[in-house]
Amino acid sequence: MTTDYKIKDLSLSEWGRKEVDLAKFEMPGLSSVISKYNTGVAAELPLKGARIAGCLHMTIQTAVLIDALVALGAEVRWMTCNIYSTHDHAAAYIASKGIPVFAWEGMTEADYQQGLEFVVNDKNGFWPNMVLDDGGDLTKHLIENYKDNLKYDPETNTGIRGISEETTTGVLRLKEFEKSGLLSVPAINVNDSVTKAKFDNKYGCRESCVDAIRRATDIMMAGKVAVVCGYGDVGKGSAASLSAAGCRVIVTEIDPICALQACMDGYQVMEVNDAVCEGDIIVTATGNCDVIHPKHFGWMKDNAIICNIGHFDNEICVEWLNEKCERTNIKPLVDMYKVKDTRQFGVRYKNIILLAQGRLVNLGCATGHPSFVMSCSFTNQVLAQIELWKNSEDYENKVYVLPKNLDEEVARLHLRHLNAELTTLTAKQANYIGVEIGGPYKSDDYRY
Ligand code: NAD
Ligand code: RBV
Repeated sequence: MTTDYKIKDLSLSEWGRKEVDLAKFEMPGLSSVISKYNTGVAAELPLKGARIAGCLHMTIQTAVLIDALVALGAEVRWMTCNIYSTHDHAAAYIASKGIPVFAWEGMTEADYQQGLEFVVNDKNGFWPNMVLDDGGDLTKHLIENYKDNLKYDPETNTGIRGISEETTTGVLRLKEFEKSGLLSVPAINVNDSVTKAKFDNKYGCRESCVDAIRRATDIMMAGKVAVVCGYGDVGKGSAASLSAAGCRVIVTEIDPICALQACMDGYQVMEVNDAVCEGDIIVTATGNCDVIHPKHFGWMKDNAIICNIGHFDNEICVEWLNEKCERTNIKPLVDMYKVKDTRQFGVRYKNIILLAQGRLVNLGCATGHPSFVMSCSFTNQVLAQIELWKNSEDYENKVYVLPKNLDEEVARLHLRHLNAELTTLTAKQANYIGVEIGGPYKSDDYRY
């Protein structure tokens, strides 16, 4: 077995294996892709020769993804993309299979930087020829430090053939690299497959947002006022999660279309400076910085709970809380801060409760999205890796999405698990709406 890993405790691997087996049952997309492409002939495996450097939350669901990549012929080196999101038993399971992995819950920022080197270099030097990223930290690390190793050279068979990116914020960064001419590798934006953003970001957060707040605080949700900043896919799922738990939801938005959607869905839309004064629970879901600003803390209710479900920890100005306010740790990833009440005359203090230090709350305080929805996301990831590995030369150094027929295929692979039966078009009907009987059924700009 490899000793090429850094994890918390290898003895957790058996527990990890049992949970991975449970999760596999709920991840039919990944099992189907393995059955389709793994015919039992090693030479024919679609990822044979691929050396994938992965930077994505090292959870049980990700362990199933890694198993799938390996079953399809890839070699893998893995690290988590967040210092608080690792399931230590999942990391142990991966290490026990001889796969190099760098992930433990509660690592430091300095450890994280080491992880970026761990996945890029093995003992022989520069290692990957494919990248699977979540949030773009690994891509950025490669562009900033290994510019000359990136461009693929078919003659020497060196360099990176493709990057697939999991999340909204990572895609934003990829597009910036593309715009500034720094992207020297073709990339697939997995996030904007419909079966990713409209499922993981929305229905995933609908399950995991309240799960995290409950596990962290045990607070009674019903009757509380919850503020959701940002009404994109993640905000929609988070608002639905809080509303279903009995909260009265207020939304803040900068985009009039999303603000109007929130109104139509029955939520009150308020300016952020007003909303923060009303919330018992405040959740940021914008992918933007400085959404909850230092001045807001002094206006909040006593014992207000604040957390972030967006990718990076810059949505809430956590640094200010840590620098300026007395902090009491209640339990791991639940901290109480004594904040001066700037709405009162005289000096009065109140408490603010911050979850997961402002990092992804559903992965820090709970276990992230459930397996089924991650199966949709990760099936897209596997298809993107296969496409880029096999056909890299057909792509320019730009950011692409998977074609709609594959997106529809990912959905199709998940229907049977839910006992859903599709209706088949007749030839006359297909002709009438101008599609093929087997799809695609919508134009590329259909919005779902
Ligand atoms: P999105 O672009 O669909 O939505 C973000 C919304 O925030 C937009 O509607 C935008 O108008 C709004 N917004 C931007 N700045 C704002 C501000 N200052 N105040 C109020 N609203 C503002 O993006 P998304 O797919 O919903 O993703 C949001 C974040 O969540 C990203 O960082 C993404 O990477 C991350 N994400 C997290 C998870 C998770 O499991 N925690 C899952 C998927 C995505
Ligand atoms: N996410 N992964 C999990 N259980 O492994 N849960 C959420 C899990 C991903 C999700 O796809 C999102 O885009 C990304 O985390 C943000 O980092």
